[in-house]
This record gives sequence, structure tokens and C-alpha cells, in this order.
Amino acid sequence: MPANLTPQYLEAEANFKQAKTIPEKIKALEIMMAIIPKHKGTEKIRAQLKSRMAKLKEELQRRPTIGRTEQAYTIKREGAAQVVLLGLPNSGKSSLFSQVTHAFSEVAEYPFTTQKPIPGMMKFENIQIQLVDTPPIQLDHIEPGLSNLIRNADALLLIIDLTKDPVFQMEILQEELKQMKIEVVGKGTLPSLEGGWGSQKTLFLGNKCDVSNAMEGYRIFEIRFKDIFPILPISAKEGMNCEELKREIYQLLNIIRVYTKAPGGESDLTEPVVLKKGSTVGDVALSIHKDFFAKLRYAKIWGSGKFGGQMVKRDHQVNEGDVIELHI
Ligand SMILES: Nc1nc2c(ncn2[C@@H]2O[C@H](COP(=O)(O)OP(=O)(O)O)[C@@H](O)[C@H]2O)c(=O)[nH]1
Ligand SMILES: [Mg+2]
Repeated sequence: MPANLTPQYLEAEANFKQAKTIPEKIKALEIMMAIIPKHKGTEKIRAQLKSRMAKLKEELQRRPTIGRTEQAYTIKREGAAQVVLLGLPNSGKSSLFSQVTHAFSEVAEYPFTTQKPIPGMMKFENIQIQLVDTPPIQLDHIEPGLSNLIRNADALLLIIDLTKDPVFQMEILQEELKQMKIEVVGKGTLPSLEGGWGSQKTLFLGNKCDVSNAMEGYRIFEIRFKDIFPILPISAKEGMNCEELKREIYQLLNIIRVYTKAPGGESDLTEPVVLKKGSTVGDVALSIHKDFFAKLRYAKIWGSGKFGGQMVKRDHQVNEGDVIELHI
């Protein structure tokens, strides 16, 4: 008996093949198991999926435990995205972190106050973005967990102290990132890299612009780097440009917010669904529940549709601000 697999199933299977980590694979497999047509013709495949799932779960349990410092560098992602702050000692990372989140990170005039990464939530309009303050980097010693922390994040903020030779600081940071095999990308798309290299979307922050000579440093820095990176002058201490900063971070993340509503109901504009740019109606359903994704027949969309309430299929792309009514 033929299996007659649906295009949705094949898509889920493709996602499974692309999944890199075990948790990602488990998630993709769960979706395949939920949406595979349940009839005689798929019995064998369903059994295979089941045993594959069992193996993955076993593997997850067996994974080697990581060292204590690396564990300190593993920060559980919360909110819409995770953004890591990086900079030389005394550049103002902890000051900025304390200014824009409600978390506490010690600020002091002496370097190396921050000993391990600290997460905190930053509110931007109706979403929360997680910021991670890091210990300052030292050229002669790189914490093994730091490279992974940066790679696994959604974006990177590099902070420069504008009052102290910003171009030189930038060179040190670049050297440091090179040692960690991380290519920072400002404008343009992330390249696919080989040989253990990773890349990260990056915004440059010129800090301490409240100090009188800082804007001179900023101009020199800007001339050199503005074509390659988005750069923003800020004062972490005085809170200057912090709202602008939040908006720039949001832009950098390449995410959109859409809103769902029940048929006949109202949408709750305080509760966005956050998705990658380019996501579809199917992704909206999946973000709610995999069964929703499996059973989805069509959606009605307000915003980017040709007219309000237009009926669309699951592969219809959604845009920032769209309101979506899912029909199963
Ligand atoms: N004038 C000024 N001083 C700042 C600013 N941000 C941080 N500082 C000072 O720079 C020093 C180091 O700040 P901190 O946030 O601990 O830097 P970190 O080592 O990068 O975390 C402290 O004395 C802060 O008060 C700023 O925007 N303006
Ligand atoms: Mg600090």
C-alpha cells in the first residue's frame, strides 16, 4: 500500500534533515509524527519514526556533561531573542545592561568586575529581548564557553569606549573574535562558513558619548567602519539613545511580530507571535502547537493580504503587524 505522504510531511522531513542539534531533531521529528497520515500504508514509516525518536532521546541523556565554566556560559534563551554584549574591560557593558534591563550587573571603575555571563530582559514595545552581559574579554585567555555563547545567540552588540582610541579597541575585538573563529557581519546577510567558523549579526555601539571628547572619537570610528557595520553612539550612563538602540536591535534580529485571533474574536495586540522574517501562515500555526499545524486548513489575514480578511493558504508569507485567524 502506498504511503501517500503529504507535501507538509515532506517539508517536515526536510526540516528534520536540516536540524543540527539533538533537541532540534527531536522537535522536527515530533512534527513529522504528528502530521504523518495515519493509515496502513504508513505503518512501517511510523514505526521507524518511533524508534528514531527513542534513539534520539537516549542520545540526549547520554551526552557528556560539560565543565563548570562552560556551564556558566550556557544561558537559557528567554523572550523573543538572545543578544550578547561584548567589549573590552570598562567599555560600559554592565552600565548599559543595567540601564536597559531590570537585572543587576555590577558596575565599577576597576576592570573585570563581571565574572560570568548574566542574563536580563529588555522590554521593547510589546516584546522582551534577552540581553547577556559578559565578563570582559582578555586576549591571552578566552573562556571556552564564550565562543558558543556568541554563536548561539541571535545577535551581538560590540561596545567601544569612545573616549579611549576606538579604532584600536575595534582591532583588539576583531582579533579576539578571530581567535574564537567568529566572523561578525554588520550589513548584508550571514555567510555560510566552513572550517569551524561561525558568523553573527552585529551592531556597534560607541559608548560614553556624554563625555566631551567622545564625539571626536566617534567620528573617526564612523569614517572607518560605517559602510560595514551599523554604528550607534550611546551613553549607557545617561541613557542617551537607548530607545534608538532597542529599535536597532529589533531591526538587526530580522524578526517580525504577528497577532492571532479566534474566528469572530478580537486580536490581542499585547501578545505578539514572534517569527523569523519570511515566515508563513504554517509557521504561525506551528508556533502555537504542532497539532494546529497538522490540522490547519486555511487562514484569514488582515494586513499584508490584498484586502482585510483575505483567505490564504499555509504557505502564504506573513508580515510585521499582520493579524491572522487560523482555521482548522
Ligand atoms: N561617562 C560615562 N561613563 C560610563 C558610561 N558607561 C560606563 N561608564 C563608566 O565606565 C566604567 C566601567 O563601566 P562598566 O559598566 O562596569 O564597564 P564593563 O567593564 O564593560 O562592564 C564605570 O566607571 C562606569 O561608570 C557612559 O556612558 N558615560
Ligand atoms: Mg562588567
